[in-house]
Amino acid sequence: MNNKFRVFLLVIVVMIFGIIGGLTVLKRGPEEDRAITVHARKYAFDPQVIRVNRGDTITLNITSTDVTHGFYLEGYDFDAKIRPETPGFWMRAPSKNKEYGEEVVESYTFTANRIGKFRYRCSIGCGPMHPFMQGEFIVRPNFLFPGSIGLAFGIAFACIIYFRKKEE
Ligand SMILES: [Cu+2]
Repeated sequence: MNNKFRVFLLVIVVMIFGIIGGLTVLKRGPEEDRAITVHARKYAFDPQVIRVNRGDTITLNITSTDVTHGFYLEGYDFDAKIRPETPGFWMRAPSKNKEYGEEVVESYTFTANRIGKFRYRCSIGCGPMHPFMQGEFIVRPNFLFPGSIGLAFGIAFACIIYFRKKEE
């Protein structure tokens, strides 16, 4: 077996495993309904990190335990104003409205259709540490993981072939 052919074979093997991994993209996990309650207080959100999967339906409840806070979720065009004495919150779509709606809503339901890491932060000045009041909303892609596993297997497999042939 000459060198060129060997390299060609290696590339094919890596590609095959990559494709196998990639195909698992099509087999997505079940989409879940998730009810998430976020508690806002000076100067943190609880939870600080929210992890969901793409396609999940998220029902967000937000409360404040001390003063008026905001909950601005980047990437999802959502902002809420939460008051400690009011159950529920006022909301707005930042791209469309400057002001919060007049209606107090109990919760906000949306689909996590954008993959990535999105920051949520307090959008209403609440004290000196206000700018640090933030958290992360992580929407997992589901498929990156099996995809990279496939690729890793492919590379490992290719290495084995490569070094075995070299010994001949
Ligand atoms: Cu704040």
